[in-house]
This record gives sequence, C-alpha cells and structure tokens, in this order.
Amino acid sequence: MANLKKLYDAVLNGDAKTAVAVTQEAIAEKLDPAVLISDTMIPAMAEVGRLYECEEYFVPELLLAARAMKGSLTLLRPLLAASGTKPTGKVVIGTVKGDLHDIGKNLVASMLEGGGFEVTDLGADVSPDKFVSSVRELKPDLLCLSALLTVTAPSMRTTIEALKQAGLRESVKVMVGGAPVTPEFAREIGADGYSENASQAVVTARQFCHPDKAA
Ligand code: B12
Repeated sequence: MANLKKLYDAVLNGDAKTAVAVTQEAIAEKLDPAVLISDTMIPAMAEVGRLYECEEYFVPELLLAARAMKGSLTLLRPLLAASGTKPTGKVVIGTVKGDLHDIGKNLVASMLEGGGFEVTDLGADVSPDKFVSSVRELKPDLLCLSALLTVTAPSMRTTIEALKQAGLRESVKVMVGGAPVTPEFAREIGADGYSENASQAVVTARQFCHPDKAA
C-alpha cells in the first residue's frame, strides 16, 4: 500500500525520486489525486514554507522541495483534470520584459500549483503585450508578475497600464513580487497585491480567489 507518510517526507526533504515513486504506487491503487494533494502534499509544502520562514530551510531546500512536488504533480495533474476537480483558481505568471531571472518565479508557480491553482507559466522576458493577450485568452483570476532587476521592475507598471488600455484591468487581480519590489511600489503602480516569498504568495492568492478559504 502506498506510504503517504513517505510521500510527505519526500516532499519535505526534497527527494523527487521517492515522491514520484510513492505517487505512482498511489495512482496504481486508485487513491483520489485531490485527496493526495490536499491531505499529504500541500501540508508537506506548507511545512516547507514554515521552515523557510523560520530560517531552518533556505533557497536550496525550497527548490528541491518544489522539484519533488512538481514531479508528483506532473503525474497527478492529468488525473485531476480527468476527475473534473475544480482548481482553487486560475493563475498566469511570468517574469517581466528584459528580465531573465526565473528561479523565484518558478518557485512561486510550483507553490501555487501545490496550493491547487491551475498555473500557466509564460516564462521569462515577457512583454506587456504577451501578458495582455494571455489574460484575454486564458481569463485567469490572478496575474502574477516577477522582476529581479531594478531596471525591469517598471515593466510591471507598463503591464498594468497595458491591461487598462485593453479594458482588461477589472477582469483580473494583479500580484507582484521579486527582490526589488516593495509593498509601497506595488501600491504605487496599481497592483492589487504583493508577497515577499512563494509561501506567502499562496496565502495571498487564496485571499484573491477564495477569500472564504484563505489560510
Ligand atoms: C541567479 C541570478 C542570476 C542568474 C539568473 C538565472 C535564472 N535562471 O534565474 C543570471 C546569471 C542569468 C543573472 C543575470 C543577471 N543578473 Co542576476 N542574480 C541572480 C541572483 C544571484 C539570485 C536570484 C535568485 O534566483 N534568487 C533565489 C530566488 C528563489 O529568490 P527570488 O528570485 O528573490 O524570488 C523570491 C521572492 O523574490 C519572491 N518572488 C519572486 N518573484 C515573484 C513573483 C510574485 C508574483 C511574487 C508574489 C513573489 C515573487 O518569491 C521568490 C521565492 O520565495 C541575484 C542575487 C540575489 N541574491 O538575489 C542576482 C541579481 C538579481 N542579479 C543582478 C544583476 C545586476 C544581473 C545582471 C544584470 C548581471 C549582468 N551584468 O549581466 C544579469 C541580468 C540578466 C537579465 N536580463 O535578467 C542584481 C540585480 C541588481 C538590481 N537591483 O537590479 C542581483 C541582485 C545581484 C547583485 N547583488 O547585484 N542573475
């Protein structure tokens, strides 16, 4: 029988190989993928976030845990779609134009996926036009913008302006983050929210998509 404690520990310890192996066993035993995610994997990732915030875990542990989580989710996602489980919310994420830093953005995307969100990752160096056309096409609840450079952070403002120009600003919440971004900057450019790190991003995203279920 699939050992779910082993799966929890594998995500917590960033052991992707074990996480994938136990997930395969669980799938073979027809365990409910949604329950697997909500009762085992999300609590493990929440513990990872807690350890990061109290500085017992650092970025490498976060990345390894995110990779383990991603490995399992890759197997479970098609089953979730097939079972018709409703995602927590729809998110489009990308690093803004001119900026190639994607490690933090990838981490935020993985944590959001772990939190049950359906995430479309546009990658790095994404132009305002590309963000606008993706919002038009995919109709996400939340648009997440990442920037790591002081010189590229203003592209967040340009992207929000482009959403306004396209008449789409009211249709989507915008959350921004990345090292040069502050809550003041987020307010100044007209974003709806800011989070300092990936685990906080999930909490904030829940507040936007399902205020009643926010942790
Ligand atoms: C790795 C790195 C690179 C790699 C990027 C590889 C990659 N695939 O991402 C490479 C080598 C390519 C690179 C290039 C450059 N880099 Co660089 N880089 C870094 C470095 C060392 C680490 C960044 C990182 O990955 N951190 C780890 C992640 C996990 O943290 P994070 O990105 O901050 O993300 C967290 C939060 O910010 C937040 N978050 C991030 N995005 C989002 C989005 C949302 C919506 C939310 C809610 C939260 C959120 O959550 C994340 C997880 O908790 C930083 C220094 C540093 N200590 O930050 C410099 C740094 C960012 N780079 C810098 C510079 C100057 C450059 C270059 C211009 C160097 C050059 N002269 O060529 C180029 C620019 C290239 C470009 N056009 O983008 C400067 C920026 C200075 C500034 N203030 O503008 C830094 C700060 C280094 C320094 N001290 O000078 N870099």
